[in-house]
Order: sequence, then C-alpha cells, then structure tokens
Amino acid sequence: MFISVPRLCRVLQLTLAVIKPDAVAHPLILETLHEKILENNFIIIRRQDFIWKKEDSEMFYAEHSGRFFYQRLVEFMSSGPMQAYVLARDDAIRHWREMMGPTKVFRARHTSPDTIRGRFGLTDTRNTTHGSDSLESAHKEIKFFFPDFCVDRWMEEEEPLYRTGKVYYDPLKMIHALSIPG
Ligand code: DAT
Ligand code: MG
Repeated sequence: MFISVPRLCRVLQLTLAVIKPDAVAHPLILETLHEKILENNFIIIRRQDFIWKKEDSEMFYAEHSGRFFYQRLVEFMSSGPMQAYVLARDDAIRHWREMMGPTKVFRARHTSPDTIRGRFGLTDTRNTTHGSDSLESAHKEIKFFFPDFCVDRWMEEEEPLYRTGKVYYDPLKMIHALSIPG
C-alpha cells in the first residue's frame, strides 16, 4: 500500500499512541484499532509491544500521583501487554486525540459514541488508548517508550523523506517504510 505524495504535502508531526491492556486483551479490537490508524493516513514509524512493571506506570503517570484514580491507573497499566506506536501525520497529536474521544468513557459513550473510547472503552480508567496531548508530551513520551528514537533527528532527516517520498506499508512488520527508489 503506497501513500501518494499529494496527501502528504503538510509537514508531518509525531505523536505517541498506546493501545492499553484492555484492548490488547481482545485481538479483534486490537486489529480494528490498527486498521483505524491506517485508514486515517497515519504513517506507522515504530510499533512495539510492552509489558510494564508497576514502577513504569508510576513514572509515566507521575503527573497524576495523588489523584483518586492513580493507584487504579497504575495497576491497570501494568496488568498486561500494551502496544505503543510512534505515528506521523499532519496534525497527528490533535487528530489521534480526536479519534480517541473524551478521557471519560461514560461521557464518551454519550457525547461521542463513534470515537475509540466511546466504542471500546470499559471504564474511565480502562479507556482503551493513550495519546500525547502536546508537542512537549509527545517528545517526552516517545523517549519514554523508545529511548533510542530521536524526535529532533527524525524531524530533520526523515520527515522530508516520508513527506515527499513513497511510503510503503509492510504488512508483516505492520509498520511503514520508505520504498527504495527505482
Ligand atoms: P488522557 O488519557 O485523555 O490524556 P489524562 O491525562 O487526564 O487523560 O488521564 C490519564 C489517564 O488516567 C486516563 O487515560 C485514564 C485515567 N483517568 C483520568 N481521569 C480519570 C477519572 N476521573 N477516573 C478514572 N480514571 C481516570
Ligand atoms: Mg493525558
């Protein structure tokens, strides 16, 4: 599957998307979410499975420590496998968050039933997906999951190639790659 050049004319932005344990536990939901990512013209730069220890959850969600849901959140995020993606697209951060819908599943079901959380979320904690909420958090979160991935270097060296070149989807690795010219 090639993404043609004209659709990729605006500068690409990176975001971190995570499919949380509640969704990874259900292969059909996981598959549907992966397809949604592709249908929405995201370029999958990295994709990897993770299983967190409690300490990883605590570190990632440190900003929420002290909130009433923190312990529940930390335990849930270390309760089973997750799948993390580095996604590229124009306006990727906003677009992925729009696809996810509101944080609170019970609200999402009413106000945005067609969003990911509205369709698949189980509770306000077990809400199916994560998405970075700003450029700063995307940088930080991509580094958290993929410490060898340098966002600045990717933006400088790879972004122009992914935006203007032919991008190929590898169905076995389930990520995109640049096609070799000729
Ligand atoms: P988001 O994941 O939409 O960025 P957030 O950063 O405010 O939302 O919260 C992080 C996670 O914490 C969220 O995905 C699920 C959990 N959470 C947030 N608010 C909650 C609440 N009121 N009750 C239960 N879990 C909550
Ligand atoms: Mg958040």
